[in-house]
Amino acid sequence: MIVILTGGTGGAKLIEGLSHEIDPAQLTIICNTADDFVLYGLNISPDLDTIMYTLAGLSDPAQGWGIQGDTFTVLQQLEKLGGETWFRLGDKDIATHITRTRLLRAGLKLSDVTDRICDNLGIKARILPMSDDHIETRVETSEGVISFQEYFVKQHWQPEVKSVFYAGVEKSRPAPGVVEAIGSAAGIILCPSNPVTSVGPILAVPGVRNALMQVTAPVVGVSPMIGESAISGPAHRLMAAQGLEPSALGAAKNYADFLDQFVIDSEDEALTSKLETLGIGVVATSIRMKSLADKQGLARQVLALVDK
Ligand code: FO1
Repeated sequence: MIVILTGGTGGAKLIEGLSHEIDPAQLTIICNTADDFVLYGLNISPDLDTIMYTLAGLSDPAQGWGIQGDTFTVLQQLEKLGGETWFRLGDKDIATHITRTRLLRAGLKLSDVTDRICDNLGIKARILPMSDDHIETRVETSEGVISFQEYFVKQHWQPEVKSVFYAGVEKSRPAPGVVEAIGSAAGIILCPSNPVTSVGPILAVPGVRNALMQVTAPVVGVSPMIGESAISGPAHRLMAAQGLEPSALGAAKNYADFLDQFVIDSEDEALTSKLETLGIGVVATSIRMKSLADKQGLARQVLALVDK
């Protein structure tokens, strides 16, 4: 069994590639839930949904989130009624949030709800939320503290960021199966997800980082950075705000206590010796994933490293 740590869009691309290269039933995916929030009374788990839609063959490849071909009738009517529409919830996507909200209110844990939705969507991989507890990424900006979705979607990551923290994480516990999956994995893959807002919250759940440090199975990461910029999104800004060098090296330093191999872009090949000084093996290749062939190609290279 291969364990994958991921956020939403960046990780989904590699996971799509992996799901074409090995039987998805071999994959256990531990997913960030600190981006989760409530809108219109609905529990929304953007990263879980992005990964679920990807593995169910429903995802919108152009946007990287949501369901392909979805319509926005509910959102349009909400706008007429004076509602906020900065977070673009599609009609079919809303069905997921209604289902999640209904089951959570009936007393199920997020991990059970996720299992149930995955079953109903015919997903063979196992998808685990990092925790069943409420953890929320908060972004301290020059204008005050806001949620990650407000920073990312509503304000288009424009405010200056002073710091990022994960409210509730200290008292949280890993969801059932998370630590066990890490401990029994044949290999572990860290997706090219935002080190601060996607992988960071997973590692901050008490017990997770420790579990990763103890494994003997290979731990292989893919850089989310090329040069000084994130492949997509604001990772470079958030890393700088957290005192991390915004580069593949900065990302790797953050994982150095458990990472065995790091896949970086060929453009960053010059970082190889510095990465090796951290005790991390390096593979430099093209890590941009535009086509399915790119995703499968990178997945094959990562699987080869995990197999060693
Ligand atoms: N991202 C956007 O940039 N704009 C949106 O309107 C938006 C809506 C949305 C709806 C459902 C969903 O599951 C995800 C959605 N995302 C949207 C993506 C998402 O918020 C971010 O990509 C992740 O939180 C970052 O990992």
